[in-house]
Amino acid sequence: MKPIPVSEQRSLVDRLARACGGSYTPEQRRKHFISGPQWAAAYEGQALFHAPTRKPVSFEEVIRRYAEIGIGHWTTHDTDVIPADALFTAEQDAIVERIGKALRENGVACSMVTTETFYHAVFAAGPAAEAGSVREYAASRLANTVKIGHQLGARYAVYWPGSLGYQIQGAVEETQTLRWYAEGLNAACAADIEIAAKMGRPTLKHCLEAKPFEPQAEILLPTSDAMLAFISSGLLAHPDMVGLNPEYLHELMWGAAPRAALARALLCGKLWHFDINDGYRLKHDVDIAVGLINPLDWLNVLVLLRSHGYSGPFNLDYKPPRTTSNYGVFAVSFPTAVDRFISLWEMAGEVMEDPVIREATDALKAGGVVTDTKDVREITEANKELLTLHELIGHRLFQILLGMHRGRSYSV
Ligand code: GLT
Ligand code: MN
Ligand code: MN
Repeated sequence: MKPIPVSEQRSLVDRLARACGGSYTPEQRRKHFISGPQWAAAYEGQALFHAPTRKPVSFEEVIRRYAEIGIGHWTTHDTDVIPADALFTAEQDAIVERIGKALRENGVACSMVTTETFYHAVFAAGPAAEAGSVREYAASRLANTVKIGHQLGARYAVYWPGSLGYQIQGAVEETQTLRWYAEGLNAACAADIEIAAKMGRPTLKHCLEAKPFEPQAEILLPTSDAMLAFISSGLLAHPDMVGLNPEYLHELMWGAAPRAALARALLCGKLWHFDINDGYRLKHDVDIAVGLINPLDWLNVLVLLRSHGYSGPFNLDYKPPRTTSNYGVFAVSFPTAVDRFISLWEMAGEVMEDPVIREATDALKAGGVVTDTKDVREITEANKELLTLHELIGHRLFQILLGMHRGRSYSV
């Protein structure tokens, strides 16, 4: 192939994207509670070892593009859209007004707001630092975000504690830091109760998000399970207002089975919001788009969520790779991520209806015929042949993932 001039590259990408065949319509995509973060679409590719590869994108453009694609909900950090120096000022009000207008004009809803308590130098020692002034500022930031959330019609607030931890062992007293962190959340819930009452709205659902490593060497609440324990520790004034926003990759990162972590959150009634993406075990937070690395695991995750009636948001918290252009972010990255998610969601429905899986599962639950329930040998023998069905179910899931249940056949 001859070198391809820049002027022809977008049309090549578009043509090959079309050649992939089919996509969901914006209307079909909008039927799902899928949200697009401001920070995901506006991510410029920068990192510790990486210079940016893309240009800045305004929230107006992100909202407009999400609307065109059919992503019906938008999420943001306070400082994704309001410069830190403009928070608490009239400029904040003007920006919130502009956001509201962009959302209305494009038919997009703001579903979630979150506070950046990890990027600015003021949070060098974390959101629950020793200095009372930092904690007071953090509490004001949380309350301010809650207010913005209500102004924009959001129903969820997310808290990723970021640098709640330490680099230098022994410099931070863990129990004290966690008490201070709880005070911040208590302040946010108290502010929410007051603002919600004034505005005649329900209070927000406050969702904690864990990440096991990064940006600190040691993290105080590294997993969703740790956060469940924290919620029921007695430190929170309104534990009923606080739940979880697990992120698929963050659970995978520490070596968990994400599906099992989600199951534990479901059992506690705390699975309220879900960050969807993909990546690798025991690596850093690569935030790859959903389904590109672990599609079979994703299929299983969605079977669990569908069969338990999960109806919260699916937040596209991934980072378009540095190799994707500004054009590619909206032409390829977001539409393909949404379509993979919906395909996996549809397949999860097929798994639940599949006659092979259904009969195998029923048979496993029925078990073998046992006359003496204290006879260990009889019980073992009675169930032995049935247990082969576990592996057969795995095979069937693989077939469904590949579309073999719908006609793809073995061929030479
Ligand atoms: C940050 C983090 C994400 C969180 C965001 C919400 S911030 O990008 O890595 O996983 O969801 O604060
Ligand atoms: Mn996340
Ligand atoms: Mn992540």
